[in-house]
Amino acid sequence: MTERSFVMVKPDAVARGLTGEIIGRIERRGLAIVGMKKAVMTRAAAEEHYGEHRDKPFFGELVEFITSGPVVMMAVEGEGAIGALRAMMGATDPLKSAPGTIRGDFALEVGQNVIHGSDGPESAARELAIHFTEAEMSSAPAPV
Ligand code: IDP
Ligand code: MG
Repeated sequence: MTERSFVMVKPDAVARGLTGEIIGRIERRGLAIVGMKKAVMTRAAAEEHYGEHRDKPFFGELVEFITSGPVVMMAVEGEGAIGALRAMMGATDPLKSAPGTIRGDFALEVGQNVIHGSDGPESAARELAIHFTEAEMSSAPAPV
């Protein structure tokens, strides 16, 4: 089934110059980037995006980190895209991520784990709606 996921190159990876490497892996897998932008996330968007973690002890640190510098946000489409991307990302804790995964190759700390990807169809729809308009994910020509 064709799916769409929300993927984000986190501030640590953008600062380390890993954006191209990560986008390249997504493209070479055969997935399509149907929307993309680089921006510093607003605090409001970050708190909404990570709303499920609001009561966790690391929530404040997580919001501080994700708004600390530019991120590259993508809408990524393809057959089984959500699961394919989660598998490519590796486990949340990079020390438990297999080599060959993005986190397993480029990260060591859970708080700076390089990439975000939606964990299911409902979170994908929710996260895409926070960060993109429908027009930003469309290949149709802009209205004149
Ligand atoms: P995921 O990014 O693999 O979906 P989640 O459990 O949804 O993992 O957690 C969201 C993000 O919160 C993680 O990617 C990680 O950066 C951060 N995080 C998770 N657990 C911890 C923790 O124990 N300490 C600090 N940051 C954490
Ligand atoms: Mg998650």
